[in-house]
Amino acid sequence: MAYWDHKRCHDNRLPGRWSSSTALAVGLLLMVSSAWGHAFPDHSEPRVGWMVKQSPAQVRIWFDGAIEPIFSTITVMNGNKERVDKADGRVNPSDTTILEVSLPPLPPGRYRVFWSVIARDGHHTEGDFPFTIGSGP
Ligand SMILES: [Cu+2]
Repeated sequence: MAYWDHKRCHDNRLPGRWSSSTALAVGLLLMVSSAWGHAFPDHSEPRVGWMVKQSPAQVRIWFDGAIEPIFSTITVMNGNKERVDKADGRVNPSDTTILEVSLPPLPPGRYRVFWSVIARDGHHTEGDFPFTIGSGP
């Protein structure tokens, strides 16, 4: 779960900037607004930071709540920051907690998945994570 702590939202979770009392107040606010429905990733395929031996046919991210199809995006970039997905990113029509995009056969290398979603109540969250295709360390 630690990796997802890097997730971002319009709420800036930077407690180091605040006095402790302000941080407490902000923390309480964030807890309340989280309950209102930010959608955060729960897990993904390929998994965050993992190496896979073969080029996956698609990338999927499971969120902890329903996301809005119209405003939710997912793209995959290679190490040269070139977009490599098939530009068919979408919310899975039969499970609105899944964001997915298809991939062509990709060469070994490092890739990064960028996602941005709107939860059903309008809250925006976004983030990115790496995965690697290859057989080395
Ligand atoms: Cu929010």
